[in-house]
Amino acid sequence: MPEITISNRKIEHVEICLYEKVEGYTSTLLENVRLVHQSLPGFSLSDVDTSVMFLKKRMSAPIIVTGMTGGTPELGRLNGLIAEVVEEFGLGMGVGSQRIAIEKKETRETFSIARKLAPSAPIIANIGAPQLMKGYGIKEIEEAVNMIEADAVAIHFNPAQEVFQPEGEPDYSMEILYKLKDISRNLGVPVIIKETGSGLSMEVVSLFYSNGFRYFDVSGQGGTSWISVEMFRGERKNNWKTESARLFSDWGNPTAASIVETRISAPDAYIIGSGGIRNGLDAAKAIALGADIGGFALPVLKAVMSGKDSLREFLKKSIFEIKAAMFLSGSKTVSDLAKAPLVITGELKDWLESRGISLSTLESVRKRR
Ligand code: FMN
Repeated sequence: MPEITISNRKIEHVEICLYEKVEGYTSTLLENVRLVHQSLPGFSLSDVDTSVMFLKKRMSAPIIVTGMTGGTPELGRLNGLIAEVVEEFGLGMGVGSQRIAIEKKETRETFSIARKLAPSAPIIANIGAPQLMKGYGIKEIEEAVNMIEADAVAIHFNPAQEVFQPEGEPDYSMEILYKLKDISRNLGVPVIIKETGSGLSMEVVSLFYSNGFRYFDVSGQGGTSWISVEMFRGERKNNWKTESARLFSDWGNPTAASIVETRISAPDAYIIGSGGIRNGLDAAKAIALGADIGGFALPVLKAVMSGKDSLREFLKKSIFEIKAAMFLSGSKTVSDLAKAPLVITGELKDWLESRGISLSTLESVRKRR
């Protein structure tokens, strides 16, 4: 078996995400959310203001590209293309895990290109939580932040992926929380607690919130499934975990539920609603449910593979859709959208009920935003 290095695993991940069916096994449950239509919005479409503040910077719309790539020349090129368009549109972005750049200094440019080409955008560094169990501390996190002059660092949690990864060694002990608490006290930028497609829960968010954390990226279920990505890798390698990965392909907390659970547990936190956000209407619903902004990963990767124009088209359309949803729900600003009347039905309603979250509790939390 050829040696598995971080960079060839990353290339394999990107390739599987692009060419295999890594989503669609489950839903975000955003289809159970309806913004109530308003026949008299009270202003014109051109009055709608989609701008938001994120990490002390103003963005033209409540959208970021969440972390995906870097580490090889081709993947660095993708970071560069995304950064150029993000800067042009006044949005924000994260880079993929920078572990490789901590270990191999010569790959740093494949990440720093993001800051170089998006000088005014909020940029988010990225390191996996498991690295904290393997000796990473403030030094490595600072290195990741400084490498790209980041405005924040996302610490990603991927226990579901690690379990089914053929070579995975999941170690998620509480030491991660203690170490992160220490790191966040001494780091000059915020730490974002980020999932990777299986969704944050009330229990985890409450734990981090009570320890002082105020930034969360829910990355819920319903979009890219990392269990499925590892299932495809396992299939190629004839690995014994493949069937089990298939069994778990619908594991996780759907994005809509995860956003509500996060908002209920962290009323004044900054929340990125991501995982299966595929258009502007999804992003608008995510915000109405409790997110501050929406995050896209796979759709951006797919678009940018066809070039910058294709990414421009995708983002232009998505921003228009957010604007349309805001206008038609009578929301002039993104804060209005956060409080706009909405209806929750079906499985999402059942989920919230069985988690002890009443719609009236959710409504009162939404009103206070
Ligand atoms: N998340 C991380 O935190 N670090 C990573 O290095 C990372 N790499 C990714 C690579 C690819 C090709 C994709 C598609 C996603 C990656 N993610 C990573 C996860 C995304 O940031 C996001 O949380 C997840 O894919 C759900 O969003 P989506 O449904 O819009 O793809």
